[in-house]
Amino acid sequence: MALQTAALVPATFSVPKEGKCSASFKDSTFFGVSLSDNVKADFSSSALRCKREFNQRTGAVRAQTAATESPAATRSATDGKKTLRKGSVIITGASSGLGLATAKALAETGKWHVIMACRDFLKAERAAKSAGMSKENYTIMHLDLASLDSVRQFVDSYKQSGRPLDVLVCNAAVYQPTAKEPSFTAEGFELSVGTNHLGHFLLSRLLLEDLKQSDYPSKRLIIVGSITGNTNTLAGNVPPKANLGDLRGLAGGLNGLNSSTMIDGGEFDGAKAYKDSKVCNMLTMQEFHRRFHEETGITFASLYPGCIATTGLFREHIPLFRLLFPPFQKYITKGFVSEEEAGKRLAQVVSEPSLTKSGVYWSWNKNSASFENQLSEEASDEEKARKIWELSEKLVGLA
Ligand code: NDP
Ligand code: PMR
Repeated sequence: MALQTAALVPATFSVPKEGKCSASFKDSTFFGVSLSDNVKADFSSSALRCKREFNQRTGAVRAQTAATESPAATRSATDGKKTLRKGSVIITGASSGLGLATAKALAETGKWHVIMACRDFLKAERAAKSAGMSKENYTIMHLDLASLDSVRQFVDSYKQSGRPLDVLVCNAAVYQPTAKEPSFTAEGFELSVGTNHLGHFLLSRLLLEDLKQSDYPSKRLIIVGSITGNTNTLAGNVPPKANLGDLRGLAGGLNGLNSSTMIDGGEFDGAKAYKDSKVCNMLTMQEFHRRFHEETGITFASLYPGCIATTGLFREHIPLFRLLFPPFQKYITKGFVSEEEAGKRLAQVVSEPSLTKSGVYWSWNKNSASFENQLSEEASDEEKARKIWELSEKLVGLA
């Protein structure tokens, strides 16, 4: 039976005819769409994927067994049993939402030391405490991704700490759906792409060598993506749609002076800038995979953790949206996941031996089983990924 969004749409929302996606969500208009097709599109090949995943899983478990011979595992002098040292994982934006839930899930296992890379130290400390994380399982370090100096300082401090780096999770993000005017990072890049993409791009590039040096059985670089950047889904077709165009705005530095603030060179649109930044995140992960997986053995991955409709990501949206979005996702799209569940999903991508395949964009089906998802045409465009890599290198001062 097709579920209609109209069922939950309040009188103040206009509901254009089915299939027409012309409404602007800057104005917080919802539109009526039959969701049955989307559910099919998202999960139709899940049985096939499950089978493929099982095959990979068995292979990956074998690889993991062999890899425990690595120096990260030491034999106990008393009982001769092998123990793996604690893994070190950096999570950006771990002061709330998905980042915090992932930090908690990993810390609770006792197998991970979580470096919470956050722009607000006190907020992070309070968040860790209220999540019940015990002190020996985490360290908070200052990182403001909207400043490339801060990124460089963070990397220097991390290197000086002498800690190994086994997994890096690029999770932090800003979303400005109601902004009428653009805002900018310290270096003058439009804030969403500057923070979500360029800040993480520099961070990952500067820490790649440390990941490469890790003797942990499985080292990983994870960049959080999203369904809304993928136009092969219903969610990705809600206007404004992600579209990087010919990258002319990115080439011009996204500063609004001698170039547009938008990657495609268009008018500023905060919601689109966020979705564009997520496409950059997913393309960057794949470009890392092509350039470095074979040489370094690092697993590069991205994911869509589900719709975590209660997080701080929507803090700048209008109050009515924040009120209706969770029930809309829970009861209409059924795409809702709790922060706790989403945290467990990302924690799997960090640590599960079955998820070592590189270059993959993970998603979860309604039974919460992971599968390799398809990216949209643009989010898997190799040529665009290479160009974004090269332009981003210039913008962050690496080339
Ligand atoms: P939250 O707003 O709860 O978390 C975002 C985190 O990023 C916060 O900790 C925030 O810090 C941090 N952050 C923002 N700007 C900076 C900065 N300049 N420097 C350092 N940290 C910064 O949102 P979510 O947990 O929902 O988002 C986490 C990730 O999940 C994002 O990548 C998002 O795109 C992705 N995602 C979310 C979905 C959802 O439905 N919520 C769906 C799909 C993907 P502070 O606490 O100080 O504000
Ligand atoms: Mg979307 C299965 C359908 C589905 C899913 C999984 C999402 C996820 N959304 C779906 C459908 C719809 N959404 C439909 C039919 C509408 C029109 C009523 C709709 C609207 C909508 C808005 C206005 N959705 C949104 C917004 C936001 O402002 C969120 C956004 O785009 O943030 C960038 C959002 C989201 N919907 C999602 C997810 C996961 C989001 C959060 C976005 C993200 O982090 O990428």
